[in-house]
Parts: sequence; structure tokens; C-alpha cells
Amino acid sequence: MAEKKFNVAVAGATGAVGNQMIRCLEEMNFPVQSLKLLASHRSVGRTLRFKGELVPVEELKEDSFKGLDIALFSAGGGTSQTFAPFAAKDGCVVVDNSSAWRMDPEVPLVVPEVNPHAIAQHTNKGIIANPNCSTIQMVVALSPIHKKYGIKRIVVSTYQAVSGTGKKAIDELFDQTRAMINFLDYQTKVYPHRIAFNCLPHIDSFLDNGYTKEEMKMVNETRKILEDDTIGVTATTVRVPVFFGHSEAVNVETKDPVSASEVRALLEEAPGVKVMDDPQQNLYPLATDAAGTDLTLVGRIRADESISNGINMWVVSDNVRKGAATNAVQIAQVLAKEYL
Ligand code: NAP
Ligand code: 3JN
Repeated sequence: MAEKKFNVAVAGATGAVGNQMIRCLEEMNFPVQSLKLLASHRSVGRTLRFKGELVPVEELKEDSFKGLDIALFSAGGGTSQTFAPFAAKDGCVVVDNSSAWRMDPEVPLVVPEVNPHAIAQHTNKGIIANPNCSTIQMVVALSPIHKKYGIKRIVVSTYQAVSGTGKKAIDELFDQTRAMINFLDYQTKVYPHRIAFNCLPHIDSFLDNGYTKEEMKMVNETRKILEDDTIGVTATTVRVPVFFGHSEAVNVETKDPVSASEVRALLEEAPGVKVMDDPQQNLYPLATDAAGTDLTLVGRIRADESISNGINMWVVSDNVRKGAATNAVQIAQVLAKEYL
């Protein structure tokens, strides 16, 4: 029987994530019947390439989704909040990359390696949420440990690349770096401080509890995806002058005892994970190893000697690929194969 094909839209197609979504649909050979590219009115007149063809960018409108099966959204939370319901009303299932729907109890929040079964709940609102990039790579590495040993508490610090903030931030790091090494004045437009040769302990806006929204996304999304509200999670999220690839220092306390070698063996077999852990040979994951790949790289696995059941590890992934576009297309693959 011929493979079923789907009418697909990418909303936010001209952005850093949307562009990568188009590349992922192509690379992952998603069965696309037709592709509609949507962005703001500013991008009308532009074309983007898909499978060798130039596709025009259209303005995202309420009636953009008629006759479509799946829409991948990455045009910001406000845009998703407004337009995802119009897509769903027209029978087009939305895979949304923003935070707009993630914590809605009726909307599944999915990492295919961890909780693919949740995709069945797409029928509730016609929307499936893609988690935050920092959450995705962490739960890919921690879910096998949680399933086998039970996780009591997670303490995470992130080192996040500027591509997480989009196209303008990539340009800002580039421009500031070039200006500084040439002893020229630099401009600060995207971040509140210089990002070149600096680390900013500030991602997204600050909340009343002293944490940033990014930090609280990691807390709440991790519990929802691992389906366990008893897990204690605390996060410090930091922007670093790296273009692609988020790194994370993750400390976990498990319910049952587990050794570093048991964690290493478990992660060697885990879906979507590559263990790179031979410190004597200077082997540990780097952002430059992750960039351009779809794997979550784990290394520096060692016992936390300050507590009984503690493990430390270093977790790295490409934030624009597995942290956003690849995860969204993987969700769409399961949706298309098993539910549509
Ligand atoms: P970006 O490079 O700035 O691109 C933004 C995209 O949204 C562009 O295509 C832009 O179109 C479009 N857009 C903005 N306002 C719009 C409107 N009113 N109607 C239609 N399209 C509109 O940003 P990005 O890095 O790709 O991120 C986009 C969104 O993806 C973020 O806001 C966030 O919600 C989500 N995201 C998620 C993760 C994650 O962790 N999973 C990571 C990064 C981003 P124009 O070019 O026409 O302006
Ligand atoms: O900063 C990063 O590294 C990830 C950024 C994610 C992001 C950026 C703007 C808006 C998000 C997100 O996915 O949580 C959002 C948002 O939709 O809230």
C-alpha cells in the first residue's frame, strides 16, 4: 500500500526554529504531500527552499489551516495562543513549540523517547506541546534513571547557547565578538548585558519567587513529562557565548541506590542518548559535538559523594534540533503513523 502523505504547515517558518523544522521535515523524510510556510506580514514575498523547490512564505491568518493535517508552530507564545485554536477547529493538529499550551492539563507535553503514549491526548484540544529545549535534553537523559531507580530530586545548572533566543541573538553574539576583537564599540540590543565573553544568569523574565521563567519551565515541565509531581526540581539557567548547543550540569538523587557504572550502562542503551564518558582521554560531551546532531550526549557520570544516592552528570544537546525542531518532527512522525 502507498505511504499516506500529509498536508503540513510550518508557522514561524522564517525563524531559527522554523527554518530547522523545514530542514528536519526534509532530512527525516517526513511524508509531506504539501508544505505551507507561514510567518508574519513582514515575510510575505520571501521564498524558502524545501526539497529543492522554492516555497512562498504566506502571512499567518485565521483561515491558513483549511485542508491541512499537521501544523508545526514556532512563532512565539502569543501567536500560538491566538492561532493554534483556529488550526485545531479546521481539523489540523498543532505541534506547538512555545510555552503557551505546555502546562494546560488537557494538552500533552511530549518527548517521544520518554512519553510517546501522551500523544493519544491530542484529541482533547487538537494541540500537542513541545517542551522547552533545556527540559527536553534533561528528561531524555533522566527518564531511564527515573523509570528504574526513581528520582527524588534534581538540581540543574544550564549553559545555554544564544540560538535559543533566535536569529537576532545569533547576530548579536557575532557582532559583539567581532567588534570587541577589533577594539570597536559594541551594541547591546537583545540581552540586557554584553553576551560576548560573558555569562548571564538570566534567561526569560524574572518572577516574584526570584527564579526566571526558564527555570520554572524546567521545574514544571520535567514533572509533567516524567508524570511525577513528587520530584523536587531546582534550576539555575545561564546564557553563555556559544552559538549552538545547550550544556547542563545535572545532579540527581534517586530513591533506590544506584552506582555511576549502573547509570552509564543504562544510558548506553537509552533511546536518543549517546554516552561520551572517558575523562582520562579528555572525552566528555561538548556543545560542538552536539551541534548538528539529534542526540543527547551524556558524560562526566560520577557519584555525588556528599549524599547516599546521588549522581552527577553533564548533558549536552543541539537546542535548535532536539531541543525544538527535531523533537517536534519526531512527535509529528508518531502522530502521523499511529493516530492520523
Ligand atoms: P525567531 O528566529 O525570532 O523567529 C520568530 C518567527 O516567528 C519568525 O518566523 C517570525 O516571522 C514569526 N512570527 C513572529 N511574530 C509573528 C506573527 N505575529 N505572526 C506570524 N509569525 C510571526 O525565533 P525562534 O528562535 O525561531 O523561536 C520562535 C519561537 O519558538 C519562540 O518564540 C518560542 O516560542 C519557540 N522556541 C522554542 C524553543 C524550545 O525550547 N522548544 C526554543 C526556541 C524557540 P517573521 O520573520 O515574519 O517576523
Ligand atoms: O532561551 C532558550 O535557550 C530557549 C528559549 C525558549 C523560548 C524563547 C522564547 C519564548 C521559549 C520557550 O520555548 O519556552 C519561549 C516561549 O514560548 O515561552
